[in-house]
Amino acid sequence: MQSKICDLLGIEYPILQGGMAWIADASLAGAVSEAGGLGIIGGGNAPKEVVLAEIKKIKEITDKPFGVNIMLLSPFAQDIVDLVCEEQVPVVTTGAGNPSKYMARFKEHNIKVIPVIPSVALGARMEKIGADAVVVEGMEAGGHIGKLTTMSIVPQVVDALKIPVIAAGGIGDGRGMAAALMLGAEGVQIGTRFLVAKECTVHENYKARIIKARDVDTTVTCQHFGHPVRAIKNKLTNEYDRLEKIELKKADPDLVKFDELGQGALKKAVVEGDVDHGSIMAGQIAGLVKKEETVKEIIDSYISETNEVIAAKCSRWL
Ligand code: TUI
Repeated sequence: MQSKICDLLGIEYPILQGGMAWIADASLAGAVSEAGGLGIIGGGNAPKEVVLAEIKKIKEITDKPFGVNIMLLSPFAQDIVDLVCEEQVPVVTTGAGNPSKYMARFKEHNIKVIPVIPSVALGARMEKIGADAVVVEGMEAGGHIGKLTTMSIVPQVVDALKIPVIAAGGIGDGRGMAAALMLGAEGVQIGTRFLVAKECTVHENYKARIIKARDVDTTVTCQHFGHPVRAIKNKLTNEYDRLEKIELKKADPDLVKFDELGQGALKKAVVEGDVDHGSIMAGQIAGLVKKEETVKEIIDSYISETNEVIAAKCSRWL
């Protein structure tokens, strides 16, 4: 399966692994790159030394291309920009903001830049200032999300931009990947499905909650205040909902508590396995994820299923 994304990034399959904060470490990203996709280390809120250690580890695991995701809300975003330039990281993705002010620096260091965007307007701006491709993420995705669905935003961005588009959000298997390619995407970015990969070091309680999740088990917190985040429903999301309802009625001193509630919540679930009070960020396709598999099994099944469904539909319709 060749696409402009394979040519651009020097990879075998047009599958990127989402740079999930706290989760996407060298173990997961290294396995994805080794299996022919693009593994991406999630910078999240981590300081420079932590991300540097993961970059050193991934270089031990694989000689193939890999990326680092820079989460632009991080207090260390500028440090991570410096780090990827110093370490000559081949590919950078950015999330949760506009990376314009860093673009010239990335280009000076020959880094391929793929911003994650939630709208046509930001995509057009990124193309204009030299992005190599964009990841268009629909609100089916886990974690911090925009407002539009994958099905509606991907073809609009494909029409508006000349650079390749990678679809993300709700792509749980080869059927979803085939659909994304039909919408005009040149590749896909997968997050939730990789949460249950054997090489993913997320706490086993987190994996168990993903495998147990049904279609209706994710929710979006902070739709009206702060940053909207999709996660599996639990005590934490219920508490967010309760406070949000109060806030919608009146401006309240509880807003302080509202902010505190999120601090360290992702780490609590990912590292400590506290899936009641931690944030179990996951996308709407969590209900499709049924078992733990190796990264290679996951990537191979996406590719074979995509080819199968496209061939089956074509033979029926043509
Ligand atoms: O970044 C993500 N997903 C994330 S980041 C994250 S860590 C976090 N935790 C709690 C609160 C906030 C962040 C967990 N999941 N996905 C990529 C993504 N980027 N989704 C949406 C956007 C986005 C939103 C606005 C990108 C650009 C943007 O631009 C606004 C502007 O400034 O123009």
